[in-house]
Amino acid sequence: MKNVQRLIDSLQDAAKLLLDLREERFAFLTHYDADGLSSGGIMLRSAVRMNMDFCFRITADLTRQDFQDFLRTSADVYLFTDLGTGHLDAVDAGIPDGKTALILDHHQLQHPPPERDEIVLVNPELHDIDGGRDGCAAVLAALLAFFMTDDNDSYPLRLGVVGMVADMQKADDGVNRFLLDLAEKEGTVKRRTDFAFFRLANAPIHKALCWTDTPYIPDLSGREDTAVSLLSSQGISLRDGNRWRTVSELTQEEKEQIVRVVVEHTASKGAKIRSSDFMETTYVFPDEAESSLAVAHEFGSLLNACGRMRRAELGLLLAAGSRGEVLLEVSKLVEEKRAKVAAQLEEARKSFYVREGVMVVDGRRFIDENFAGTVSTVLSKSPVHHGQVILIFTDTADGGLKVSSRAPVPLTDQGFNLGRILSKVATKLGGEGGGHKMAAGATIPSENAETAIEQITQVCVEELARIEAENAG
Ligand SMILES: [Mn+2]
Repeated sequence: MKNVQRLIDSLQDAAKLLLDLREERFAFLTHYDADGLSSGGIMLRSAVRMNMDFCFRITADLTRQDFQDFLRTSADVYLFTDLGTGHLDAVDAGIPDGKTALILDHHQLQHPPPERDEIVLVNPELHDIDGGRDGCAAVLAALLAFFMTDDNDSYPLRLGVVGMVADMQKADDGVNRFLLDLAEKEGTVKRRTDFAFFRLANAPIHKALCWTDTPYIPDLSGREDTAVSLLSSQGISLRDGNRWRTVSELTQEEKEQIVRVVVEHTASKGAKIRSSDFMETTYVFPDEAESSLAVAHEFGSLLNACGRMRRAELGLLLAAGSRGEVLLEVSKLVEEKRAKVAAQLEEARKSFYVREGVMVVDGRRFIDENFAGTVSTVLSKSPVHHGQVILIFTDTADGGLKVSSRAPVPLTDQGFNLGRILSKVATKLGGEGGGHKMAAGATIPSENAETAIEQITQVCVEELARIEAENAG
């Protein structure tokens, strides 16, 4: 708890600093994923409410070049959300005396932070908190915004929960718990436990079943035909007259039937599973007028779709509180994104191989670089690949190699650290890499692509063997 208090203190200091600097010119940079858009949206909302002078940029790539370009923007204060820790050297080099860089991030440090008053880093990792599991950028930004204003705008707290759920963080203790308690006390968030497949409360029943890809169920996720036939086999009617029935209209008995048939289907695909494995805690927002934004998971998947479909600016506006036209556009994007992800997952399923507990998908040719993270997240949440390290390789627009990876928590608890592995191998091969213990990424120049695939896989296999040997001994 002491560590959490230190992190909260550093957020309070950052809030004071921003209030002191509010008359200056700001430049914001955030990441294009759901946590980046949630945290960025919170900062955008604060900037507008405080009448600040600012510009905003969103990036997908996280290359050194991106940071250098951004730091050439004319401003006095540079504010980074969900990124920056991996490029502290570029920030250090790009921030002249008299300007300020404030970084709200939860990625692992690769080097000690520069000791300069100009650079303020707020990161759970600085306080011995695993930022992969606790204190994502949206949670940090939500608390910062809350500390900064005294007008009781509880909306940012909601967005903090959206980012936390989208980044699949734990919520039982730590700074995430602190945020949830605050949000519940403010009445802006309520907790609910349900079967994962009932998350999309307002979707037609068969769509909700096949659109839920975490957990990813082979031959059901992304497969409307299977969803319809499973539901029909239980005699569950999909229609009420001319319209589709939605999840919220299901009776308790129907829900239980659906759980049973999904568990049977999953078992038939070779995964050991109990219905309780599909239970999850979701968070709902009673003040939200738009039903598709009233559940944290669903809000997060809308933001995620904006980034992946290269319309991150829509996600940023949605996160900041825009509705109407913006929401209509985003709803269209989500449909397109679901179809794309389903197709890429099908390809991944045809071509993957497993080496000593490491699942490898060489997705060059069929995985869009923007979807590599989505595909690896979905596979890591599939009961079929339970316990495996997931490595997804794809090509970048300029012909390089992109890596996205996931590792199960029991392994990271025993010292497995993907962020460190990717950073090490990528740097050696002329690229860049890093992230969290359980989720990390890298980019590597094309001439070393084959070597990188081989070496990253090999290092993961060796690490797994080392951990297993330690356990045996
Ligand atoms: Mn994040």
